[in-house]
Amino acid sequence: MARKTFKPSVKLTENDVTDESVFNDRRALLKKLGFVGAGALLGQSTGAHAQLFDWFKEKPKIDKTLEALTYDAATPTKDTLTPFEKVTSYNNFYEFGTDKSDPVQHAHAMTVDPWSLKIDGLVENPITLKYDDLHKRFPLEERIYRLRCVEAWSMVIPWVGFELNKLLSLAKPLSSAKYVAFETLARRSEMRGLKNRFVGGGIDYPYVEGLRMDEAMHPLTLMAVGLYGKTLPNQNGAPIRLVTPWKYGFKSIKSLVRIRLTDKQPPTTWNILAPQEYGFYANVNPNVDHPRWSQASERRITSGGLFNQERIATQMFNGYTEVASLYKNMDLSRFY
Ligand SMILES: Nc1nc2c(c(=O)[nH]1)N[C@H]1C(S)=C(S)[C@@H](COP(=O)(O)O)O[C@H]1N2
Ligand SMILES: [Mo]
Repeated sequence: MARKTFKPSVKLTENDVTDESVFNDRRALLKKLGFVGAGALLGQSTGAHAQLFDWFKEKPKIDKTLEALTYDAATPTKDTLTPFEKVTSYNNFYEFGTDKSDPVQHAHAMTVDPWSLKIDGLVENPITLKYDDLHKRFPLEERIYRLRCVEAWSMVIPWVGFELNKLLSLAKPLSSAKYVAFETLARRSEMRGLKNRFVGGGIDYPYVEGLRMDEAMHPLTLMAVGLYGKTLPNQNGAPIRLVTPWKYGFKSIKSLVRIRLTDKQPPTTWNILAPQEYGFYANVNPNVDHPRWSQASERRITSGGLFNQERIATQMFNGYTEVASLYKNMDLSRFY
């Protein structure tokens, strides 16, 4: 594999640095779960150095022709946008491998057209959206959101999409529906992480996520079909993914094939893997540390190399305080 023979072709300059939050990423969990030895056998790097090399090893490769979308543009925010090149080359999409550069290198193998997204379960009107419906069924709008990963880095991304509540309203949830369960495509032939348990980080696929009904209906909750004005690159979850900006990034599940309304709290991938580290709610909360690192601050990924990136204070609900009322009677250190 590439990493075994990888020799930095650039001189180690400002990139030759990592920080504690990156060091303490989920690779440490994989190690705990016993995946490191096998990963090493497969030629996968582990630990901080993988992160360091990931950063500049690959230039983003967009294999798919991205289509321009028609949408209502957002008014600019005070946050500096993370450049397209970084949004599309530093990703978590474990179906294609656990390194940040794996999705950009491998996600082109996934075919997204034709596509089928089913909305069913406790609804009056089950719906199936085909590829063209994703971009045409609902008026599209741009939303500039901060994305805060549980690994303590963040980006600012101009998504294009529509509110999930519009789709759910069309499906007409029954009054018995209390939760919404989401499921990612699991196509073994196109996803190297599904063919090999070590490549896929030990996750039992499909990747699944869930929201409470009121969270799903909140106007901030977006179904994204594009970013930077064009259809989603595969590595960002083409052709349609969830974005919940007040929650840690792992809730924003990619490449959706099914949305099921249910009366029970659905199982969620990271909670299954490590329940003491990742909860169902996963609201961004600077006061509740991850068991292995602090969540008080984050590394904002902007245009610079690692030296130029700002370390900023993490905000409650990632700054989206309008969701606070959804949790007013809950102990958020217990329901993390
Ligand atoms: N299906 C699937 N969805 C996923 C993931 C994944 O591994 N598989 N990773 C999550 C994590 S941890 C993060 S931080 C975001 C990253 O989204 P981005 O790569 O578009 O920035 O996607 C989330 N959605
Ligand atoms: Mo994440």
